[in-house]
Amino acid sequence: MNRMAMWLISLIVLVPGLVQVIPAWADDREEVQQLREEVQRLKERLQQLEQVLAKQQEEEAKRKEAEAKKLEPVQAGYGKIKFDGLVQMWGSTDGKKSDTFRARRTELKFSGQVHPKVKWAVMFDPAKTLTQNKDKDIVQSSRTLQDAFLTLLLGEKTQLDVGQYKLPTSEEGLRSSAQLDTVERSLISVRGKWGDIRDLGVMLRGSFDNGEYQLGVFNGEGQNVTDANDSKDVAARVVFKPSTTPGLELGLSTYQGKRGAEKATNRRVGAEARFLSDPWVLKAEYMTGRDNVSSSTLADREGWFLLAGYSLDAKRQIVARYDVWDPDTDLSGDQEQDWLLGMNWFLAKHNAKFQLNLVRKNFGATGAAAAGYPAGTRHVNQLLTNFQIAF
Ligand SMILES: [Ca+2]
Repeated sequence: MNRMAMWLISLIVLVPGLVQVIPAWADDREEVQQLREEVQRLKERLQQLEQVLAKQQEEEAKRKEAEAKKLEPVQAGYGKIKFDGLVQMWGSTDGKKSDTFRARRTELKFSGQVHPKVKWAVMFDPAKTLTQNKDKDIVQSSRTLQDAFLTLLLGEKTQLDVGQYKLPTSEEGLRSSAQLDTVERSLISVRGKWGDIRDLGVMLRGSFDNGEYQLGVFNGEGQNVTDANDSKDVAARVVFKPSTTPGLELGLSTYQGKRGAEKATNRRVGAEARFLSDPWVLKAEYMTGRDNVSSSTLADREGWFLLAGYSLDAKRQIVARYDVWDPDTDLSGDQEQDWLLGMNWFLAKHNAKFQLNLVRKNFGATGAAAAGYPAGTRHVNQLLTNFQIAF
């Protein structure tokens, strides 16, 4: 009976408790489920906020970048402006003149456009050496201002250049100094001053289906000076690029002028040919002319060169040139004939290159003095190097 009584007592004590505990246990499960759902909602909300924050940070970075761009160091006062440059550092040794390092060029060019039909360009070279003539007057062409011109775009293929720029003779002369095959230009330009020469004037230029042309009138006194007479010099050049032979260019040029108050004669006619077919480059130019070499003496003069280039690969090119200048075809012994063998190493095409030229200069019996060598010199072996950057 005692056992029975104990069971009864246990039941009386426990059953009310169980009756209370079971519903409470069910309540807890529901609450946990609710809490889980709440946590899930908060997680989603947090993800949304993180996305919003990331987007805001991205927009802030973009805004800062745009602001930084607004503060770019070069700002155009009006229209578009472009800045280009060329730095050439030379080294030369030839056993006759002093061996020297030389800042050959530091060309700084600004160009731009202020109207769909109007462009401009100014280029100066602070590396130029200011020189004096025999009367101790400044030689104006030695001043640093090189190009200074406005361009009026007359049509898609036609434009008018007004100002100071290179005369349209000799492709090698017109070619940018950054893109020469050799360290120095040929004798037509260096001795004859018939190429790479600037003057003030007005020039029409343009292109047609298989070529291009230039036709201009100029003061005829060289760069940075006003005219010394009423006569205007005329220059014209035309280049054909036959569609039947890609890479072939054939050109003719002429220049007729009167220089100075005494109206000294300056006449030239030139022919040029090029064949560019990778890995070969073949070039030839011939110019003949008549200049007043003194107030009373006219001289017929001529110069020509043949150049061959061969690219070993994208970084290395071999060049060879035979180059002749005869300052007076009626005189014998005054000519110069140069052989050149060279190598070009391109680090970044013409934007960073190193050139090395070996030049053998041969003078006639009386030819050396006019080239700046001691009279009677017959041969000069020259080593020329150029390290340049262009941007
Ligand atoms: Ca003139």
